[in-house]
Amino acid sequence: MLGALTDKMQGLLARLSGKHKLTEENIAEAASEVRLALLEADVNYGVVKDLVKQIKQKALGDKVLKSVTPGQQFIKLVHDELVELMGGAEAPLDLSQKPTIIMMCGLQGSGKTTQCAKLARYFTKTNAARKPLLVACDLQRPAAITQLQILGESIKVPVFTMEGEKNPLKVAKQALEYAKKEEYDLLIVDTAGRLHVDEAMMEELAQLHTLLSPHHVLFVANAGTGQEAPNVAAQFNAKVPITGSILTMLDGNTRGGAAISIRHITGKPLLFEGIGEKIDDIQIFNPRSMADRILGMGDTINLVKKAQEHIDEDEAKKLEKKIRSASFTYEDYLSQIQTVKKMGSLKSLLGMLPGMKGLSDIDIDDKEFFKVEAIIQSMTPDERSEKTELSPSRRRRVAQGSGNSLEAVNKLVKSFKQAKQFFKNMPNLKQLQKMMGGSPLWH
Ligand SMILES: Nc1nc2c(ncn2[C@@H]2O[C@H](COP(=O)(O)OP(=O)(O)OP(=O)(O)O)[C@@H](O)[C@H]2O)c(=O)[nH]1
Ligand SMILES: [Mg+2]
Repeated sequence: MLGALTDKMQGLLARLSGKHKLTEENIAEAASEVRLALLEADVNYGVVKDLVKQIKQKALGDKVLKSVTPGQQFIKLVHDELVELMGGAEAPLDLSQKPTIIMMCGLQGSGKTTQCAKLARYFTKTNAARKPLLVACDLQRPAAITQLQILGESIKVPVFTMEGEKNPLKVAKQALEYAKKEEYDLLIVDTAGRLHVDEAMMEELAQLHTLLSPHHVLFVANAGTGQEAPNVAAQFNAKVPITGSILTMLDGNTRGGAAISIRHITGKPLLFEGIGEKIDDIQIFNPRSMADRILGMGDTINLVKKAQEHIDEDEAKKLEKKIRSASFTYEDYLSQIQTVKKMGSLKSLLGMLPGMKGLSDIDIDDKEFFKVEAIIQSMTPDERSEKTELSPSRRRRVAQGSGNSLEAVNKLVKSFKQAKQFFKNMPNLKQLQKMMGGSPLWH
């Protein structure tokens, strides 16, 4: 994600780290590199100009702190300014109204319909909504209603539609009445994709807005759209006052500049980000995490969130004890693999660690992981809990049962034993943090 921009920023950081002092000269040089990197990533020209001016002023005014090098200090400045530019902090959506009405809008193919379902799922998962209703107000594209119905079905959220109706205003009106009667607490209204220059379509959106009086109007934007994105956002905002934006396709090879400009141009918060095609591929937009990612510092914020969501704290504590006392078994290993699988692909998880960005170019696939899973699943309960030693004949059976070679099983047994020894002697998280000199500078 954000490939080229992150590379440029990393290059700058590497060059600055050799410098011992921030001088007017190297600040100007570094600032102009930041400027170029942002422009190349399609950040809006005006936004870049303001940002670089701020960074320069602050850098010149700063006294060099003793504990950090000038390079780090400059990067921290860039980081802080990016965070500010993207809104400073997470902006939670207020769903206290019953029903809360959310209306989506945006260009064709920006991801509106998919995000409708992702949001419904996200809010029910987090208990912010108990009874959501999706409303199919895209009557332009023939397959749009079916698309929403299929998505709704997959998350067990009902979809309000009106067979044969061509006017989205009528559907919206009926949906409102139905939702009140049936006591839905959240309405997410999908709308047709439209061009900001299409007067008639924009007028229809404005009418829909008047009729629905939504609490939230969310502008859905493909993060990969270039210089034009903030302009489009501004034009939608002028027609229906948007209350926030969702950036999608952030998983792709996007230049991501639009992300940085949209908040600045609309003055409305970035609320969520779509990070894949699957229904769970959505997360709250966190400006700090985005700045981390832009500057190649990994994405520890979302990694920790993912871990908290999927890992039971008590289980984790028990596991740590087991690891330390080397009583960690294949059974535990299997459950770890299954937890990690729920969190995402290995590649995406590793990519979230600071300094691991380069790994995205390496071909890691999850096959090895699945292989280990299959091997352990072919063991008997006693073998998994290591009550029974895996004799050569047992290993052959496990290999056959899991569709793997004997070598693969031998390799797993060997590396499992080594890992147990390794983890037993490994410092714990607190000790590690101490060794790394405390928490990172910019958090
Ligand atoms: N990679 C990726 N794909 C996404 C994401 N969000 C949506 N998509 C995909 O993008 C395509 C378009 O998404 P839709 O939700 O249909 O977009 P839309 O804005 O409703 O499109 P129209 O209704 O035609 O205007 C679909 O194939 C989605 O699966 C995302 O965050 N990442
Ligand atoms: Mg759609």
